[in-house]
Amino acid sequence: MSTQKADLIQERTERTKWFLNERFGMFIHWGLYAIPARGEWIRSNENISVEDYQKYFDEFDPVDYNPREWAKAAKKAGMKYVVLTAKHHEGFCLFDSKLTEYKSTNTKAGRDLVSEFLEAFRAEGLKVGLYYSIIDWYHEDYPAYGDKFHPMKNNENFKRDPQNFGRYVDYMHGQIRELLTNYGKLDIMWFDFSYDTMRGEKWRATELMEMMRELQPHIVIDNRLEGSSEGGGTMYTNDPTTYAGDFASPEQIIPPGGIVAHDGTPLPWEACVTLNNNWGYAAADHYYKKPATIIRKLVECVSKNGNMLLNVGPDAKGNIPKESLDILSEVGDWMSRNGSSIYGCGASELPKPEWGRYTQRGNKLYAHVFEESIGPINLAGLAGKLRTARLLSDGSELILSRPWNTAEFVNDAYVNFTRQDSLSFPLPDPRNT
Ligand code: JFZ
Repeated sequence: MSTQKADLIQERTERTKWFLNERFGMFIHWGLYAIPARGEWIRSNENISVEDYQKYFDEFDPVDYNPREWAKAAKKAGMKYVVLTAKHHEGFCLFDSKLTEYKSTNTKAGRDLVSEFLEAFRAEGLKVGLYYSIIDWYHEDYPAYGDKFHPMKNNENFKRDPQNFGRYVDYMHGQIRELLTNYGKLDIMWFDFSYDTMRGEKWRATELMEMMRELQPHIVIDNRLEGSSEGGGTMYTNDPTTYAGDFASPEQIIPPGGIVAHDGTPLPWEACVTLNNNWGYAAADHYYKKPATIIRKLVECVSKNGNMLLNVGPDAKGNIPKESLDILSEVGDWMSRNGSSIYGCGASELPKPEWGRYTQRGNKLYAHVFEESIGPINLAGLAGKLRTARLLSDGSELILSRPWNTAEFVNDAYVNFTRQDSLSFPLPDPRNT
């Protein structure tokens, strides 16, 4: 490996250290699309023109917007960082950009929603990030006719001179400069997303990354200037270009073996996940996941060295749906008792057990029992290696045993435990054995 490659990977490892320790964050999708309440892709899905979409801009008035409430909910859920859509594909800016009139300060809201958001979450001690859509369905220099995602993809009146695309890219770079200059320290930048030929240098990604690293060298950046949810790109060949990004961003999926480069080295990754079936507020979508499902999926991410970014979609008034808040609060109850099996933890060196998953931090092994069992739980290969077993939530002792002394199972320990819960085991320090 060339030293330059090794340096890039080393820098990425340094930058993502905090990120991979914190493991659990909140994603917030919010924009004008909260008004029609059929998800954030409504303009494209229903081929709505800019003129017809204008009514939502005129109407936008989030009277209940109080990001301190959002921040409290995130903190109580055990989340350690947050990412808000400063601009989604619709092009509407939640911040006071000097480069557009299509922004929250020009609506009835009359406020820079991003700056209030950042202040509120920082006050709760969370790390803060912004999502910025490199796709833009509002800007007149963004290709419309023929672009497979654009609301006007079928409208010949929206044929545009490809020469003008450079003006859009200037605009996009200008807005990133504003965000990284006027809003204090940002911890994460979450770009979304590249597709077909719209990737990498099409966005002048090297130049953009160089500017960002100059303005905020520590900022952790996703991989979507080059890719999208499917991953791919130079991150995977362990041959990071300047714009490869710091982490992979699988969407609505937890990869079976975590995410590793083609040569097998682990890559930083974060699964983004919705609570129901939409990112943006969708009034009719009540298909929410169970809190236990969210907890198990978070454990699964950590057991594969990944993070989870769990989404909420506030409504047009600025309220996170009650169904979402209820789930977050149950997840938070679990996190307050079992968070030590998540924060700073990662994959165990042990294989996945039959009854659930392991996470591990140093020599501390956490057993997440997902299945009800009829008797002691088998801890394959751990006979003689465990001194104590504890229930993580209250610290109570559990009895370790070796009920079968047959040759076949002689290396297995057992713990007397039949509920579904998380246990902790201090493993012998391998340095002492
Ligand atoms: C993107 C956004 O489109 C979506 O609205 C949300 O913000 C999510 C987190 O990210 O989702 C994608 C990304 C890639 C594709 C489709 C949706 N794709 O490649 O077709």
